[in-house]
Amino acid sequence: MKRRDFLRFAGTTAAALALPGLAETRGGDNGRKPNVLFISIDDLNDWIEPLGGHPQARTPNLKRFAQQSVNFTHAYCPSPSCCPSRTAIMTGQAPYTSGVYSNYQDWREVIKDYTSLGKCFRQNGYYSAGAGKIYHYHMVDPSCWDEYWPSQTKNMPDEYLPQKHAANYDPEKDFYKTISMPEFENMYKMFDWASLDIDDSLMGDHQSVEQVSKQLMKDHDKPFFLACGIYRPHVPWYVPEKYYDMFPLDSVRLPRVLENDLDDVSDRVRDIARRGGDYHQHVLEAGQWPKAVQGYLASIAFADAMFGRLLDALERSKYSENTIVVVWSDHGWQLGEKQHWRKFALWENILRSVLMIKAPKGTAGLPEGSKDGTGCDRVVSLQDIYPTLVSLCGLEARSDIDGNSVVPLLRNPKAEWDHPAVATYDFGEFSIRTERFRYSVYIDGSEELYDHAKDSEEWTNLAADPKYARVKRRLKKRIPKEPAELAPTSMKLMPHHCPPFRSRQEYFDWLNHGKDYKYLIEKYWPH
Ligand SMILES: [Ca+2]
Repeated sequence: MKRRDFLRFAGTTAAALALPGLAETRGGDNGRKPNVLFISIDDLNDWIEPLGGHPQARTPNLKRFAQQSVNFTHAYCPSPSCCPSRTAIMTGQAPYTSGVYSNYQDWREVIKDYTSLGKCFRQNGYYSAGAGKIYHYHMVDPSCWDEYWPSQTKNMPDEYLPQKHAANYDPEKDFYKTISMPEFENMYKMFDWASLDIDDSLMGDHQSVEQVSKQLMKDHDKPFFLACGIYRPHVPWYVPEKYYDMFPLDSVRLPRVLENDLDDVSDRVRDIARRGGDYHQHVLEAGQWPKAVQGYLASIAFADAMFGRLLDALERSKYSENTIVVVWSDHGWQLGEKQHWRKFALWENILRSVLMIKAPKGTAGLPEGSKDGTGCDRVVSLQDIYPTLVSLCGLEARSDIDGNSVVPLLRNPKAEWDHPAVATYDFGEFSIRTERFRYSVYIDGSEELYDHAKDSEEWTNLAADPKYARVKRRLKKRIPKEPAELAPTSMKLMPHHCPPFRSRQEYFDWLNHGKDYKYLIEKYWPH
């Protein structure tokens, strides 16, 4: 039996043994467990006021919440794509444990044995519900929730797509064209931005927030775990005009980019930067860079406004004093840094994520409450959310999940802490972040090393510098030794997809076939 199998077995047993204790947690208000409000903001990088990633970001509500919580300034995602990151957060299993590495896997076919975060709460006498994107799109998990909006099988409300309201829209052909960004071959069609002449209330996120706010107004006879998935600033950056007006186009400041930044990285890393077509070149040619940055800032401002409505609802409710609030983004984003757009890479601007946690006084696992209004600079991972909530709510610790409870940091944000963040990209490609360094290793054996004491944008790759050999050796030890295999699932890959390599051999085979993803899909991902 492999170690991981054993741990899972042990975890299942522990959970089963814990069941008879449930009656206690339900009885009386005296021992009532804290509620949890769990808020995800999709594809949000550090362009928020509390993280200072962009000088023009307008996020008054996140700023307000940072004053009421511990703001983790160095929180990193388990993986820089939605599916593996969200799966890791919700199942508690890191990608290298579960084998869920890619958006091109249906995680439910890969992970057979797990207790989702919501199910863990349900097993402990909680009512679990939510609205909006928490799991990756259609890959929903009804065992996680007692109820979900819009439904247990469709977790996201319909998006407002202006194309659907155009005179020439043909639903038979699902006619859809981008508005601002000219399409190029294999472009992800949501890679687009435009202001909308509509009211906030027509936006899907507004409706998700409305549903969760209604839950907060209800009388609950059990403690609750309420999740709200805010979809912006995920593309398309279609948000009401007033958010665009906050960032006049001629004043928009572009991210800092170093010319020839990619000269000191390997071919493999340059391929990652240009994944799925050279997005940066296409954006430049179309003259869309400032408009895209405006669209992202506007979408963040919109998401912040929606988040603020949720905070207001909590403050108005009778649960404001006994509800833990967690806000997280599944990963960051790049808008031209390193000539790269979107996520899908192992750099700081992509792996750095939002994480703020507020635990009120009287919380079972932290009676004095979190040290609110402080920033915590320790390196943590979103993988830590699950064990942290288990610990905060006084639930029995689980041995079948990865990550570390950050409760010691909620108590004292300067506490000693030595848990470097591990991120995985595709298969066999890892990045390790400590307070000082980022070290990444790729499927071809190439490496990157950045010193964050003097290089926060990761411009100078030190991996080849012999002075850092010892640092590299030390960081290398943190790379998972026996990562779970990457298993394909019944998901059918499309021609514009860039499937992960399941082995070095696949990678070299791809190189020898002119980096042709179609070849890769036909040979290794057939259906
Ligand atoms: Ca560089």
